[in-house]
Amino acid sequence: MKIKLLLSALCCILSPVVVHADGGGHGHDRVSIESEVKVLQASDKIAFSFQIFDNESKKEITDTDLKLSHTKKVHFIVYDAALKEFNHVHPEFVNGLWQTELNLPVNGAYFIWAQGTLNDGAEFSVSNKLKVEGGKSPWSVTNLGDHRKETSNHTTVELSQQKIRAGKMIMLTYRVSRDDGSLPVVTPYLGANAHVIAISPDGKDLIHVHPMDGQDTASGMLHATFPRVGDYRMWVQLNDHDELKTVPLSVTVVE
Ligand SMILES: [Cu+2]
Repeated sequence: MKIKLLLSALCCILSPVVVHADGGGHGHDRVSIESEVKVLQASDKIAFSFQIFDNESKKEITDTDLKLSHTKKVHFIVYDAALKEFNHVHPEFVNGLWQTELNLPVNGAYFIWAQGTLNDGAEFSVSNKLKVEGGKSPWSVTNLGDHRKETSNHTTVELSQQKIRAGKMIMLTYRVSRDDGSLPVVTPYLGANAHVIAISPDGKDLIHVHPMDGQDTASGMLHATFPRVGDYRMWVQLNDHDELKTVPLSVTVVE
């Protein structure tokens, strides 16, 4: 096998590859994420701030408490309950708060996740919920189906077609191409050829995997376990021709 794989991501040292949100804001024993504002006004530029707490030391987690993971201190991921809207941003710690800008023009119930690594090596992936109001009508929650090939702004990502069974480890391969016939030029994004974030149908499980850097940057292997039956959203993010592409795929997981 030419391309080796790197098992998961930010969450595999102390906790399993799949991270589960209990929705209550304290989805993880040690670390939690809280925001003062729970309802956001829809906009393509929302100033958002939050805090992360170490529940063992009872202290706020600041930028000096964190190591870099995939070139950033905190990875902040946001999506709606219909798994249509998606933000992946990297907050800065300013004036005692983690601050970032979000692009959320569509109303709905949203999940937020913060992922990072404490200085002692403990990785965390914690979630909470938000509402967005005052914008476009929310997407209705529907089954996403199995769509393993999708194009976003000329960059196409295609996944292999194996049957995916709940709770069983699967190796999916992917290939990047261009719909204009030119060759893709895939360069690292945040230290990996691709970042893949998969979300369970109910929005509660987040799986974050990366292929390991291979010789051919336009293809790779992803190693993941999808815990339950249903249609999972997969957002594949990569740099093609120095432009970040976010390609939405979906896979059906069967018993
Ligand atoms: Cu990130």
